[in-house]
Formats: sequence, C-alpha cells, structure tokens
Amino acid sequence: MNISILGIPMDLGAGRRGVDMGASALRNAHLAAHLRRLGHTVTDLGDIPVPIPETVDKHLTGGLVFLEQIQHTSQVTTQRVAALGADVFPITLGGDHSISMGTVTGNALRGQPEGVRTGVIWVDAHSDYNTPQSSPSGNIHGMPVAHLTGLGDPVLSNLGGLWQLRAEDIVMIGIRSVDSLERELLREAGIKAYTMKDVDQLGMTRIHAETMERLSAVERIHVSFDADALDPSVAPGVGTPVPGGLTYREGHLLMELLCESGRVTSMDIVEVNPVLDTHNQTAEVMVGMAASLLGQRIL
Ligand code: NNH
Ligand code: MN
Ligand code: MN
Ligand code: MN
Repeated sequence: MNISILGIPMDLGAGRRGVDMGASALRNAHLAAHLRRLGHTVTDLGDIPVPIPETVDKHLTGGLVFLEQIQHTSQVTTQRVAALGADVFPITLGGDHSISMGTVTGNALRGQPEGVRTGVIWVDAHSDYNTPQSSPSGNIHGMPVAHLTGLGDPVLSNLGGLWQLRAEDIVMIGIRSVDSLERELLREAGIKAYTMKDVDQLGMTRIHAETMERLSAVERIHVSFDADALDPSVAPGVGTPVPGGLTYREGHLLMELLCESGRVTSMDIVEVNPVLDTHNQTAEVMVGMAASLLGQRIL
C-alpha cells in the first residue's frame, strides 16, 4: 500500500497546550519505519503550518475559541488530503481532534471533487458532538463530528461543499464522557455510539461485526483514533484523560479486525500530548495501533 503521512501540529482546538507536539512524538516513535517493515511504501509529507496559540489573540467568536485559525487550517488540510490520490492511504497526525473536520472531508473528496460516501469510525472517550451552543468549553476539539454532519458554525460545517458526512455513517467506540446537551444532540441525530459499557458487555468482536454491518453501504472508511479512547494507564499522554478506557488488547483487536475487513482507507492519530506523557509511551502505543490496522500480525 502507498501510505502518506501528514502532520497537522495544531493545539488551538484543545484546552491545554502540548498536542501540537504529538506529530513529532509519533515520528520519533518510528511510525514510518514500522509501516515500511510491513511492506508498505511510506512517504512523509511533513507538516501543515499551524500558528501557535501564543501568537494569536484568544477570543470567543460565537462560542468558539480560535475559530478563524482553525477554519483556515481545516481548509488547508481538506485541500492537502483531497489532493492525494484515491489509491493512497493517508495517515494524518494531530494535533488535537479539531483536525478531523479537515481530514475526514479531505479523505471523502480524495480523487473525486464531488465526494464519496464515507463512513467514520470515531474511537474516542468523548463523542465530540458539541455545537458552539452546547459546548461547556468553547474548545473546537469537542465539536468536529457535529460540524462534519452540518451542525454548528457554517464556517466549519461547509468545508466539503456539497459533500457532508451522514449521521448514519458514523460509529463511535470507547465513549465514556458526554456533556449533557451533547447527549441530546447525539440522540436527535441518531448516531450509533458504543460506550465502554457496550465494550464490556458485547466485546470488541461483536462491536466490530456490527460496525461493518452498519457501514456496509459506504465506499470508504476513515478511522479517527483519539488516544484518549485508551485507558489512561495505557495512554497517559493525553490532555483529557478519562478512567475506564479501552485496554491495550481491546485497541489492538479492533485495529486487527478492521485490518482483516480490508475496508479502511485512511486514519487519524490525534490528541497525543508528549508534555503529559511518560517516555513517549502514548506515541509508541499509537504507532502500534496504526501497525495493527495496517497489517502487523502476531503469527
Ligand atoms: N466534551 C468536552 C468539550 O467539548 C471535552 C472534549 N475533549 C476531547 N475530546 N478530548 O475528544 O470540551
Ligand atoms: Mn520502535
Ligand atoms: Mn476526540
Ligand atoms: Mn477524546
């Protein structure tokens, strides 16, 4: 497979500094080398330039912090990813989860300007379905899924032109932190979310099977992996840790099963915060997750 790595070192969408260094940490954990060892051709395209928060005035625009900068970065991200060929497997490195408005849109438009029906598997402790009105923080990394489905601020919800992510094409896995108004929005939209309770009760094998069934009509599948989906004992280097997350094996099993399905066409790795990490553990774990998704086998 032809894999392209693209970094988006943005932490404007998060409440704490540090995830802008996530892309560096993942490269430092030998992401490209691990994937090459699996037989892939890997090209690192470097980073999209993103302003650091200290250089821009922090203010709220209609309930959103750093809206103008994030809009601009999202547009550039959409264009850069869309310009990659339809046969390339892009791995986009955050940065905070606000990058996924651009990465998901770009991947849907890749090689086809009008866009392709695309499913999204959102692996996260959080559902990231806030709108500027429902958000308790104003932080845009808690809002990307809402904007991808057309809610929220039009400046962020129209990145794909006529293309838009359908609520029925989203599956969330690992969820355990949802804000109260956000819960109502998720329910209204009918978004399928497997909480940690579901992971405990059903197991990852059944969740994977149901996910594939639900996404049977989509042409492409994008995996957006927020490191905080994993339990903080496995992935301590995240800005918003929530206890009771996916175990190391649950994370790998999901990636291994998705690999076997042969249907995943792109991936994000987001919210790795080296400032809060111990010895780059979180970046190394996330490189392992990417390797499992891209063909690493035990035997
Ligand atoms: N729900 C909270 C908010 O919207 C936290 C979101 N934080 C995340 N999301 N790390 O994945 O501000
Ligand atoms: Mn290594
Ligand atoms: Mn997230
Ligand atoms: Mn999260």
